[in-house]
Amino acid sequence: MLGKFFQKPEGEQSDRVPPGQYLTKGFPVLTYGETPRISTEEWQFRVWGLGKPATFTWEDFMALPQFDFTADFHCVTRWSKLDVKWTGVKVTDFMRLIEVDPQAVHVMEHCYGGYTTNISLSDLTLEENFFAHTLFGEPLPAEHGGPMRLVVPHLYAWKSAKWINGLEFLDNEELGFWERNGYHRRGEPWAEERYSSFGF
Ligand SMILES: Nc1nc2c(c(=O)[nH]1)N[C@H]1C(S)=C(S)[C@@H](COP(=O)(O)O)O[C@H]1N2
Ligand SMILES: [Mo]
Repeated sequence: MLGKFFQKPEGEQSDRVPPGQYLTKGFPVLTYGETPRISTEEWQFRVWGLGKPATFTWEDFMALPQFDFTADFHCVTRWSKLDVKWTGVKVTDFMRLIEVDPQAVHVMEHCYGGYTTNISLSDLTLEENFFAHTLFGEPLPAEHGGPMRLVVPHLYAWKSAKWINGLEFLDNEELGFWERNGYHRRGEPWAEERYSSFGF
């Protein structure tokens, strides 16, 4: 696994790389299934479940404040990429547009193509989480989740849903695609929450 593309972290970088992870300079693509091709014109984002149902367009997202942000990216398959540069909309700004019931404590992220991943409302609504549409100054390529993906830097990257198109608010924890297939419910990389203790 180590070699030209994967390096053991050294020096100050090692403080930023969670246990069991290796650094990559490239940006591998990790997708289960086909890559959806969605134009910004047809792109829609829905919220439903415990809250007021609503639908948003690309223009609605572009009307929100836009930020550049830099975040480290940790895949559970053991590669990490430091200092990924994105542009997008803060999840916290988006949340101000919607009405969520007080009983909602969990969320299912939904995507074009059918991928799902679960996250707690408190893990989702951090200032550092973004809906990202730009990667290193270029429109987010389809294979990396364009036109829009979620970026949740403090959890393993399978929580950063590509081609995201909806949030479903829940009063109990349901499991998303990888979580039903043995991945950890939360996926915190510093605690190495890789797999659930049952199943595998
Ligand atoms: N819709 C969707 N989102 C997804 C995935 C996927 O297969 N489908 N893979 C996840 C996993 S396991 C990782 S590591 C990251 C990879 O993002 P990248 O392909 O941009 O590197 O996307 C996550 N988001
Ligand atoms: Mo991953």
